[in-house]
Amino acid sequence: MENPSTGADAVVEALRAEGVNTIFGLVGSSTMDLFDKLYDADDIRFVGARDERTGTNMADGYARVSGALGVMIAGQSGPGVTNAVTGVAQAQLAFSPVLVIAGGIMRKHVYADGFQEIDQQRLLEPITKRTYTVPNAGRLIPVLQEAMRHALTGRKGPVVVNVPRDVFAEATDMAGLAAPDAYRLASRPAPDPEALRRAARLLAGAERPVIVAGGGVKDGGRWQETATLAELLGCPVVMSAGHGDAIPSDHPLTGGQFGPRGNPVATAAVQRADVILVLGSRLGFNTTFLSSESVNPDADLIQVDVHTPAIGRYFPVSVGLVGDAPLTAASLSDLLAGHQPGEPVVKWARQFKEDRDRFRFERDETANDSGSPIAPARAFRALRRTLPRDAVVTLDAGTLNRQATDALEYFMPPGLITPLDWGCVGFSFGAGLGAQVAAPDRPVVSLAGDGGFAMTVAELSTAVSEDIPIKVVVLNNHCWGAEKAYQQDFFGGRYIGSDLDNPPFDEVAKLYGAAGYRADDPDTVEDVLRQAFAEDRPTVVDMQISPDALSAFDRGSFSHRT
Ligand SMILES: Cc1ncc(C[n+]2csc(CCOP(=O)(O)OP(=O)(O)O)c2C)c(N)n1
Repeated sequence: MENPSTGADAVVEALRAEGVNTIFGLVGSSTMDLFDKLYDADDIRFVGARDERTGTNMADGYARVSGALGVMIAGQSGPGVTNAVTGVAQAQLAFSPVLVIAGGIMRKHVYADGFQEIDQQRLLEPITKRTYTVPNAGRLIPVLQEAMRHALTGRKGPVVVNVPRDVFAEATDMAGLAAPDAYRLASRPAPDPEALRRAARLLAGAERPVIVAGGGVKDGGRWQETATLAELLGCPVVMSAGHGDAIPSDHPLTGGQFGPRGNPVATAAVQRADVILVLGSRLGFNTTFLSSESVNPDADLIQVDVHTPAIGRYFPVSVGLVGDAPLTAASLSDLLAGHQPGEPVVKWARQFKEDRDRFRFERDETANDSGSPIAPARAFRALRRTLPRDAVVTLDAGTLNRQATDALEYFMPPGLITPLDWGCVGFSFGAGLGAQVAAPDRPVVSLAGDGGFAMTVAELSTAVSEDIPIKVVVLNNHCWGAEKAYQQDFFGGRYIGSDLDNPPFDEVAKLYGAAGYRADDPDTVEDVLRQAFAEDRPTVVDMQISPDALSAFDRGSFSHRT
């Protein structure tokens, strides 16, 4: 008689049915039965990470670029799972659909405080959309389907499925195995028609309309619907924090990020608008600091989101629309067909474009600073001039990466992946590796500070052994710059724990078998970047950035000291 199917077979088949062809992870004995099945699964690529945190960041970056589920196996119960916690929390605050399959201890040892036991169910519940513990092999397929539905439906997010190690080995049939259409809705939610008509009337009567595009516009790279609506209304489009790529930067009506993490022109547009259409954004902390200084309190706010509780949560709305952002934009365009922007709107948009063009011109002018080490503005201009148009850029937390978010330009959505509201140092490299696996034909450029890159440098092994031709640009100011800035500005320069001594990252890269470049001359930095971006293998550029250009970002965090 043939061997019966086991829980491990059920996991592989459930993932296969969902269309999963890539899994990130790190082996551990708790999940070895599953790994042994993956050994035979030629249609599924396994990418082994050097740490479960970076592995989860990889699954996150993969999900955000592909629009599909990112899968991570935290192979070992206990420490393997606690290591993944930071990556799971990151995915939660980025609404990224990541499925973590977490190894668990044997069922008969539960609550015995044995080897590597921790209550993984309770540990992960607060930082996931939902956490599950599978009781027996017969429940694996239904629970995985439930988890994948949850991750991918409505506002997306991470789910964890804990599987006790003996459940993988238990015999089961494949009852319930089905294609995704059978367990989750393929279509997107459309808004209420009456509310839509009210929104269209407000937009048609506006004198200073503006569209705010958020992550909901970026999802699936479906930006055209928003651009078409902006063209019909003749109004500016600005972006929420971390989503500056939602509409290509060279679209004539776009103006980059608004708010405290944005630029003054985009910010002024939202401060002065009389009607603000928010498409797929919570207007959360990162974007607005939750302050009415960022969003004109006298404007009519129309907010569109797939997640009902997000509407009107931070700023009062005139009209709330529950629905998919691009679909809603298209419906508004249908309702407004034939609309011609009036004279006030034409003037408003003309002024916006003039201000934006002047801002961009001056931004390039200030980058003429030829000091060495390289001034941040000069580094960003060099990146603007050399980044390929189809690049995906991943960013880290830290002062330089935060400044880079709005200083770079993005032409092919999704083209920017950031830590968003989790602000996690060490995110960029792992996310970039996942993004590169998801988009092998696009150049992926991962920026990081020297602190953030040093946290995750071991993943150079993954890049080399998995042949992932990522380009890393380390903006190296030899310190934990964002924190040193606070010590500089609020603690009288009493620096503690904020300086960093790292080996040259270009040399480190070569030791790992990657290519390495050093850029320390402002006059040749663009040439170095062009050479690096032309490499077809993993490459690290160690760019020497002036340590004197520190700027404290969230001054409000130290309002108690001013
Ligand atoms: C995991 C994690 N640890 C610590 C912090 C606090 N933190 C925020 S920014 C920062 C400094 C980052 O330094 P670096 O990566 O070198 O970038 P820079 O600020 O110098 O541009 C630190 C330590 C954090 N956000 N995340």
